[in-house]
Amino acid sequence: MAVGVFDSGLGGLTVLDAATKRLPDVPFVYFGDNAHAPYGVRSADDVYDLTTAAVERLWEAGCDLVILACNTASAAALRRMQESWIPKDKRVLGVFVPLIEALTEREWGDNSPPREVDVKHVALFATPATVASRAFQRELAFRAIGVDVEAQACGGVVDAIEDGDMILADALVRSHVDALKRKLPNPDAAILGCTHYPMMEKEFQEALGPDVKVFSQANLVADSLADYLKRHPAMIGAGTETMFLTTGDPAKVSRGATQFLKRKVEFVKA
Ligand code: DGN
Repeated sequence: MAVGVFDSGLGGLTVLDAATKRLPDVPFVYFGDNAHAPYGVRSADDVYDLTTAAVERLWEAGCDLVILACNTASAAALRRMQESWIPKDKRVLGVFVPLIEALTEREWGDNSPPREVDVKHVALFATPATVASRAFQRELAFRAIGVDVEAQACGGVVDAIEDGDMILADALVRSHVDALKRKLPNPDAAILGCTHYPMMEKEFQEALGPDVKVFSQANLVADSLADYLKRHPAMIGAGTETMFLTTGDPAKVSRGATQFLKRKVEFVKA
């Protein structure tokens, strides 16, 4: 049994990379729905249908535990899937909660009532669909009081990263940070609410300045997966191989992934 990691495209590789480093003895299957990326501009119903199809494919590949390493899918589909769709012997986890727990300085699964926290003014950077869902604000409100969140929908950044155009991605990040700063001049923390954005973390930090603490998901999700597997060891089997599946063109996706992970990656057709 392997752990499934799903994203609309290449962004979830940031989570996979952190997870394989944190858990070198765990086998993973990565699924990129590149044929349908980006999800950030699709309707919630469309994202739900694509996400459930991807999760079913990962179940078929032997992954009883699947991480939706995509904020857009987590925002549009996870709650709905958890309500009635996921069978009892399977688990699907999202990527919001580990980040919000880190921001609000909570232990894993601490569901005590919301309380005052150190951060007061938070900048949220995410895809248009994630921003429209207000899912981060909802998760934050369960845990913290008195925090202002100013959100910036970062149109174009995912497409530029998927196309390997890092010069455009850099320019877009800087212009989205400028737009955010016009609304919230002095944030004390920033959330990178898209799994593609850890690839641009340095650029976000530079544009935001050294006083803003940037919360990025890859390592936080990997830590929370390690915690989860410690408590549910039956969810994994032996082996260390990672299999890479895509709905897109395997040769093109392999080239992009090899560039990002800085090691040879071979995708096969999902
Ligand atoms: N990496 C996805 C996320 O975290 O939202 C990007 C979604 C998309 O396809 N735009």
